[in-house]
This record gives sequence, structure tokens and C-alpha cells, in this order.
Amino acid sequence: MFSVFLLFLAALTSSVSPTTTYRSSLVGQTVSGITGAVSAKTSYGFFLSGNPVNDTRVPNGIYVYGSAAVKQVSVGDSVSLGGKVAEYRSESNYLYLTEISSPSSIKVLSSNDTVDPIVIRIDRVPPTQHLSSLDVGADGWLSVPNNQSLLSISNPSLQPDVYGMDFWQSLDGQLVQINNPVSVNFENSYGEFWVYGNWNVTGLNGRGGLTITFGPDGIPDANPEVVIIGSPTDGTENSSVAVGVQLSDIVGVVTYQYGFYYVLPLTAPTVIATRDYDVPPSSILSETDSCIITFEIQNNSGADDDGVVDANLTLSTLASAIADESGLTYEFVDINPEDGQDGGQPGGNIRQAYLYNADKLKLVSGIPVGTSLESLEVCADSVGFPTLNLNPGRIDPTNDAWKDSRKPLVAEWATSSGAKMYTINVHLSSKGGSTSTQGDPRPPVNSPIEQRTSQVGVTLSFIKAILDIDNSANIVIAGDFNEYVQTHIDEVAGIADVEQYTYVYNQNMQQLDHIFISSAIVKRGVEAEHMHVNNWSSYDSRTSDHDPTVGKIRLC
Ligand SMILES: *[C@@H]1O[C@H](CO)[C@@H](O)[C@H](O)[C@H]1NC(C)=O
Ligand SMILES: *[C@@H]1O[C@H](CO)[C@@H](O)[C@H](O)[C@H]1NC(C)=O
Ligand SMILES: *[C@@H]1O[C@H](CO)[C@@H](O)[C@H](O)[C@H]1NC(C)=O
Ligand SMILES: *[C@@H]1O[C@H](CO)[C@@H](O)[C@H](O)[C@H]1NC(C)=O
Ligand SMILES: *[C@@H]1O[C@H](CO)[C@@H](O)[C@H](O)[C@H]1NC(C)=O
Ligand SMILES: *[C@@H]1O[C@H](CO)[C@@H](O)[C@H](O)[C@H]1NC(C)=O
Ligand SMILES: *[C@@H]1O[C@H](CO)[C@@H](O)[C@H](O)[C@H]1NC(C)=O
Ligand SMILES: CC(=O)N[C@H]1CO[C@H](CO)[C@@H](O)[C@@H]1O
Repeated sequence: MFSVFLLFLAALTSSVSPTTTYRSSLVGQTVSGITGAVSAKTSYGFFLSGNPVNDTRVPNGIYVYGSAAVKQVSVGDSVSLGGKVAEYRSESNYLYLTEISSPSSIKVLSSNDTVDPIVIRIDRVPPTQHLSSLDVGADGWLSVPNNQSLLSISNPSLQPDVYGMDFWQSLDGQLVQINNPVSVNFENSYGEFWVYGNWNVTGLNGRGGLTITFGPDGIPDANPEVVIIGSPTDGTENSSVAVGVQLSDIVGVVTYQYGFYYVLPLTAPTVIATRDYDVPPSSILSETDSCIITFEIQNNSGADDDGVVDANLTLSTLASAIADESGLTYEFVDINPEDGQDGGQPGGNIRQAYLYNADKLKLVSGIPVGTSLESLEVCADSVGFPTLNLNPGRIDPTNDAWKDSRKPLVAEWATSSGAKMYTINVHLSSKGGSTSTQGDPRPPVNSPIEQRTSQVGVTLSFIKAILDIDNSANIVIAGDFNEYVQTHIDEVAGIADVEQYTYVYNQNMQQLDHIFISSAIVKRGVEAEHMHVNNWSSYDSRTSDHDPTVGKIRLC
């Protein structure tokens, strides 16, 4: 048990360490007589734990940085030392970690002492929705404009009962215990993984992950009750995890690095239980009724030949695979991009395409196929219905909004009974360049939100041109929007909020792939289902990082 008197550290942390805000006012000052028990050691430093502090905003632990000093102490030693109060961050978009640098006069006062961890859920309960008081705006942490302030400059008072970042900051340097942890993603390339413990969580989905949902105040929920588990301090090997895997209890120290609050476990937890990863087939079945169309949005298959922009080998391979599985003959259509102009993996010439069962749907004929740079126009046909000048065609491909990004691929279809439909296949700019959810800019930088907004604007103008001619036109717009929105078809089809995901990133299951439908289609009723075929059981066995979605609509 906790057998040493650590009054100096307790006194120190309330005035030196991150007090009741994020940053210490004593940075740069030299301090002496710091006393505490060593709760954990890494190669570069160690964590000191002091007496409990009544004020839950004040951490009673601190990181001591110094690889030589590490060699002078053991876990369980009560020590006294001096040093300089310092702050460190490896990147300007991260928060600062307060630490004691250049430790000196290290004296071991006693050994084999035990530090009691703060048991999360029993001693302290993490908030489940908001990250920071600085995430102002109608959409909280997802508000636009973002980067309205920097946490390191505003240095707000900690409200650990309300804000998730404040909660973990208030435990900085302390030893904590997480009972019954469950992972919510695969481990990353460093073997780190995100968990929640046996406390209340929000957004819990059927696979055991946490989905981004809306909180009771209508603001998106960031799931701050999940924390990332870093490298074990004793050098033990981490376990390979997946969504919903249950692990043994974790005791570790809270710290901040690489843009997130971490728990560094004293030893690696072990896997206790995995889940049933079976993926049932879609319950949405295709029908012979010529008015009913079943469709799937799935990932883009890029050809990676240097200088070669044709994707017909990739698409014919997919069509043959479908024929082998189902006996159905699928045709395909796409438009080659200009070499290297549509973003994505260099040389990949990633693009959207359509694979379709020609027994159900045909491209409306008599219209020329568009080229990479030709722009679609909507006009009225002889009987006053909308029609296109290109089929398929690309929306305003030379518009700046599409720089280094995929141009929407539009097609005009007819069923065997003569009903018409327009489909708009999008893949908006990716989120590359965004800052971490727990970083310094608040709300976090969501890159390039301005470009995605322009892309949606250009696409909407095109849709409006169709609806201006026929406001009961059948229109489906689908694809990877690279943005979280509550999608239209999910709501119409009644998909539960927590099952609205097609992707997992860090601590959040999220929906980046969406389907929007025109009101004419909504009126006739729809079905939709996200097929979690990437059963999230192992990183290597997944087909793609996105899940496909199946929809069924009635066109007449
Ligand atoms: C901490 O709380 C306990 C119990 O409420 C109280 O007895 C004690 O005086 C408090 N200590 C400080 C330093 O406020
Ligand atoms: C600490 O405990 C270890 C093992 O339990 C023992 O070998 C060692 O002598 C103890 N050290 C002190 C200073 O009591
Ligand atoms: C956020 O804003 C700050 C100051 O306004 C600026 O210095 C910084 O570059 C911005 N960060 C990003 C990632 O855009
Ligand atoms: C979980 O939430 C419920 C309902 O809000 C509450 O009654 C309960 O005390 C919470 N449990 C814990 C461990 O926080
Ligand atoms: C799509 O799937 C293919 C083949 O399974 C894969 O190689 C490719 O990376 C995926 N593309 C995207 C954008 O997910
Ligand atoms: C791809 O298209 C090229 C050019 O039209 C053609 O020569 C080739 O046979 C096609 N390959 C496949 C697999 O369809
Ligand atoms: C998960 O899916 C992959 C293919 O996507 C498959 O290879 C693997 O066997 C599945 N895992 C389980 C446990 O069903
Ligand atoms: C130190 C250690 O065990 N690292 C491993 C953690 O897990 C990842 C992924 O399984 C491995 O690549 C690391 O080597």
C-alpha cells in the first residue's frame, strides 16, 4: 500500500504541474525537494506519484525526463529529487506535456512501496461526449470553421466532469487502472490500440466498437471515454487486437504524446475473448420487378500501371468474379481520368466506376460517352424531361474544386420498363492533413473542409439543374464523401444510429460513405444496409478499409 509521505509532491503539483489548467506557470523554474514514489519507468524517464489531491482537477503525478536518472531508481522506490519544470511537444499541433527535466540530487528514501492506482469508473468517471470547452460551434468538435483557438494559448480551466481532454489531463502522470478493457480498433503500426473499460460509454455498436453519434444536446459525440494504450513500460509484447476484443485489466500511467492522451501499461494486457466475426449475407434481396433496383457502393479499384489510365482489366476482373459467384453478367463503365490529376495513390489513377446488371438497367443510349475533360450539361429533351449531353460524364471536371481529386461520374439509366434514373458517383477529397482529435487546434483542423464544401456545392448545382426541369426525377448520389454526416438513406431506411458506420479510424467507428436519394425515390420506400464485410477481425484479412452499403429503391 501507499506507505510514504509525499507531501512535497502534492504541494508541488498543485502549484508547479498543470494545476487546474493545462499549463504550469512555473515552466523554466528550478525546483528542489520533490518527493514521490516511482510508479513506472521507460528508457527515457520515470513517473512519480504523490499523495492524493482532493481537487480532482489536479494531477498528483509527474513525468521525470532523463535516461541517466532512470538507472538510479526502481519502480516502488520513494525518492526525492530536484530539477527544472519543462514542457515538451514533438509537433506544433500537439499539446505540451509538463515534466521535470534535468533531474538532480536523486535520493532513494525507501523501496518496495506500492502506489495505488486511480480506478477509473470507481474513483473517476470519464465524460462521454465532448472533448474540450474550446470546441465551440453548432457541431462541437466537428464545427466549421475550425482551428478557432489553440488550447496551449487559451489554457482553459479543467472541467474533468464535462470534457474528455480535461479528464485525461487531470490524470496526467498518474497511475490508473482500467477494468475489463475492450478494444475498438486494430492496433496501429506501433502496436498501440484504443480501449474503453467497464464504465458507461456512448455509441456502442453490435461489434463492440463506438460509433460517432449525436449527444442529447444534438452535438456530435467524440467518444472521449476511449483512451489509447501505448507501449508497455516493462517491455512486454503487446497483443494483436481487433474491434470488440476483450482484454485483461490494465494498470498504467497517463501521459500525452503524438497528439493523444495515452495510458502506458505497466505490462501488456492479454486477450481474454474475441468476438464472432461471421458476416451474415445482406438481408436485402434483389427482385425481378423491373421497377426495383438493388445497388451497392463499394471501394474504388485503382489500376497502378505507370502512365496507364485504363482500368478495364481491373473492372473486367471484378465482373468475372461476380459472374463466377453469381452466374450474373455485369457490365462496367468508367471514364479514364487525366494521368495523375485525380489524387489518391501516386500512379494509381483511382476513379469511380459503375458495374451493372444489363438485364435490369441500361445506360440511356444515343448520348456520347464523356472524356476526362468534357463537362456535363443538363438539357430538356423533346418531351420536356431532363437529359444529359454525355453518358456517362463528369461534372465540371476543370473546376478548381476538383484539383487533385476525383470528379463525380454521372450516368443516366433506363430500366427495361422505361423508368429513368440519374446516379452521381462521388469520391470527395480525403481527410489527409487533419489534426488529431486531442490536439492543440480547437476545434481540430478538418482538412480540406473548404475543398469538400466546394465539391458538394458544384455537385448540388448539377443536381439542381436536373430537378429544375423535373422535380420528381429519380436521383441517387453515392460514394465516399470523406465526411461525417447523418446520411439521408440511413434515416429513410431506419438504420440504427450506432450501426451507421463504414470505416474505423482511431477511437471512432464512422460513416464516410453515404447515399442520398431524391424525394421521388423516398416516397416509394427504400431499404439500406451497411455490410460490415470487413469483419474487423484482422488487419490483413480485410478486403478494404471501407465497408460496402447495399440499397434497394423503387423507380416506378
Ligand atoms: C481533503 O478531503 C478530506 C475529506 O473530505 C478532508 O478531511 C481534508 O481536509 C481535505 N484536504 C485538503 C488539503 O483540503
Ligand atoms: C524489495 O523486494 C524484493 C523482492 O520482493 C526483495 O528482493 C528486496 O530485498 C526488497 N528490497 C527492499 C529494500 O526491501
Ligand atoms: C491553426 O491556427 C494557428 C493560429 O491561428 C496557426 O498558426 C496554425 O498554423 C493553424 N494550424 C493548422 C494546422 O492549420
Ligand atoms: C451509467 O449511467 C447510468 C445512467 O445515466 C447511471 O445511472 C449510472 O450510475 C452510470 N454508471 C456509472 C458506473 O457511471
Ligand atoms: C479497393 O479494393 C482493392 C482490392 O481489394 C484494394 O487493393 C484497394 O486498395 C481498395 N481501394 C480503396 C480505395 O479502398
Ligand atoms: C482494355 O481496353 C483496351 C483498349 O480498348 C483493349 O485493347 C483491351 O483488350 C481491354 N482489356 C480488357 C481486359 O478488357
Ligand atoms: C474475416 O473476413 C476475412 C475476409 O474478409 C476472412 O478471411 C476471415 O476469415 C474472416 N474472419 C473470421 C473470423 O471470420
Ligand atoms: C514491442 C512489440 O511487441 N511490438 C509489436 C506490437 O504489435 C505490432 C502489431 O501486431 C507489432 O508489429 C509490433 O512489433
